[in-house]
Amino acid sequence: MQSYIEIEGLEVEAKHGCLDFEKTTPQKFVFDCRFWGDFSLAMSSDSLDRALDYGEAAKIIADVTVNNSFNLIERLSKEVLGSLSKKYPYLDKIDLKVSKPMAPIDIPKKNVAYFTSLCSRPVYLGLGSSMGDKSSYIDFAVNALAKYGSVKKCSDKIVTKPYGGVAQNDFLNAVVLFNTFLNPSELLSAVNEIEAQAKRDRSVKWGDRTLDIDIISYDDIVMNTKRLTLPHVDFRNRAFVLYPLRQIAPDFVCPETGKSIQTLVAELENSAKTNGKCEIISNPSSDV
Ligand code: PH2
Ligand code: MG
Ligand code: MG
Repeated sequence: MQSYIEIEGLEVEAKHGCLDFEKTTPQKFVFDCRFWGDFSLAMSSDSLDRALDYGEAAKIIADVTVNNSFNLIERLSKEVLGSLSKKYPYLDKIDLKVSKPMAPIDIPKKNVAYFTSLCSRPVYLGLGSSMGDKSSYIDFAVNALAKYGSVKKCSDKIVTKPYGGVAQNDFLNAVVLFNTFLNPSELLSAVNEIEAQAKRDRSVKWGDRTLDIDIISYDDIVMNTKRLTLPHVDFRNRAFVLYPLRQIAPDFVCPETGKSIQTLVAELENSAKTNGKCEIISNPSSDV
């Protein structure tokens, strides 16, 4: 459920502006801010632990504003949004209006302001484990992701045969829909950090692993760098990705090819008839 907390008319004295005197003489900056997210737990629990603490949020805005001196209110907005999104990664969107009512303009005016929004982006992540308590490693990943964004949907965990000819054990696989303010490169570092916390051994490529987190797609981004290919370079060939993806995202469209998830599954099933790749032991929605 989407709702927002609003802070209106938060006044902070600070030194932002292009003119020399603005860098030495503080003037008034006023902030209006909306924090969009799912606050249903705050509503049901009545506990501050489950809520966005607006006092704390106001202090973050004030601290960033007082402890910096920028030429532009646009840049000030960027820094404020950066700090807020780091502190509240689970939000879906932050709207910000930065006003400078005393801005040096020779003609009478009411206000000058800059409006901007920071939106979290939808990402599909593939989770896999083939060693130890596989189910707990998947749960660990889902919980650990909360530090970097908000998990919106989780597929069933499915048992799959090892794909690719290196790993020996059966896998437990799942796909999650995750919203995050991190950019693709930051997200890759975050998932690598979670894998490391799960004692992931990277010495054998495609070998058995406690926890693997792959970025299947990042919003509509198509990119290919040394570090990261989006969407995932091989996801179309992997039933252990496509089936759970179809379960949580029946309207998914591949940003690279424009193909629907239904088409991708049909294409994989047709090719599997000929080469028998990646047999699914249990499908989503069946008991695991
Ligand atoms: N991951 C691999 C290699 N092979 N096979 C299955 N069934 N599931 C996986 O997650 C998997 C795999 C490399 O990441
Ligand atoms: Mg993988
Ligand atoms: Mg991986």
